[in-house]
Amino acid sequence: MTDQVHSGQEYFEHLIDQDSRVEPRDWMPDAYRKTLVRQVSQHAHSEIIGMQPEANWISRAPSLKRKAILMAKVQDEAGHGLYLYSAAETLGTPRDELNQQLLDGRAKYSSIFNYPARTWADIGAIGWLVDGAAICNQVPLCRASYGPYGRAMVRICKEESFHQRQGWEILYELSHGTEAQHQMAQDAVDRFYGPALQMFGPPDADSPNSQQSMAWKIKRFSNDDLRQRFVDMIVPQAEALGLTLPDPDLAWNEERGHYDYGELDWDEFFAVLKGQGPCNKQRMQRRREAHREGQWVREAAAAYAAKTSRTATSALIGA
Ligand code: FAQ
Repeated sequence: MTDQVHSGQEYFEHLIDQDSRVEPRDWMPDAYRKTLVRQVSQHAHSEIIGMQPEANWISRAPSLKRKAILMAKVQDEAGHGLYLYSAAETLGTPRDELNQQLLDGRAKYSSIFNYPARTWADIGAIGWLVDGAAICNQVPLCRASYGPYGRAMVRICKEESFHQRQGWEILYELSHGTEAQHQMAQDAVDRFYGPALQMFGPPDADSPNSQQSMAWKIKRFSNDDLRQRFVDMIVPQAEALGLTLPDPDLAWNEERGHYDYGELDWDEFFAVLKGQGPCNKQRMQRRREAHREGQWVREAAAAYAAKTSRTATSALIGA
């Protein structure tokens, strides 16, 4: 810190300018704190709700090996949710409160998890497209200006790469299997392609938070830039899979050095955000049930923590 940097505000700006990290005890503008709590908790909720479509297939996975892999993946998502709630808590909002916002329907989670996983191929499409989009969006977040968020993202991204590979492998096998299996893989990609592209958020012109989040170096790229990066990445991958992406406007644009792609259905996206997607009600109902069913576990954990802390205190004071 230089001599000229006096106030918290100046120090905060200095950290952002220097591409350094803001840490929990540093002064930060209220709006910076608020936007981080919003984004990080939405991200945590997405990981937790995102367990549902896949968990639904654990008992129906086609082999023991596939079942074990899927269970590990779903457990990873739970872990990601927990790191992210911990990162959000460092900003001063307790996890109980964040959880309550989700249960009350006040908090958003990613639109993609409001679509059903109808077939085993959907598990492949979720891994390849949904985890693929998540990685594309989250690798730049490893450099987010808020330390605990950026550090949580490093580990999450490593695990997401494994998730994407498992999805790719499921789709590859199906695509090169029987005609019916190939069709199942194509159908899954047809249904998940558009919603996966919408995970990056609304178009830049309709993204109220992007500009400020980029100025604060929370987000490093705009929604449309990341979406473009994802499209450029998956077109050759789809060819290698032997599957087609359901967009007649997809074409290489020599001048831009990118693939052009067709307009997405933004009316559908905003309807899903308002709770009108195919599975919004079901996802929230299941989350509320799971919360109720977990009540005794939370009570037991709290009682155990109180008991061990009493024992530790007695040992300290020699009682
Ligand atoms: N769904 O101004 P912007 C995963 C909301 S990956 C729902 O552009 P921002 C891994 C947005 O919150 C999925 N809501 O907002 C996994 C804002 O709401 P407001 C989670 C969306 O924040 C894989 C409003 O619209 N990943 O879970 C969506 O600058 C497989 C205006 O939008 C993350 O959360 C959407 N798709 O940019 C798990 C990544 N898009 O202001 C299980 C971190 C936008 O009313 C299985 N988050 N909204 O509160 C981000 O990078 C950003 O928050 C964006 C949105 C890019 C999602």
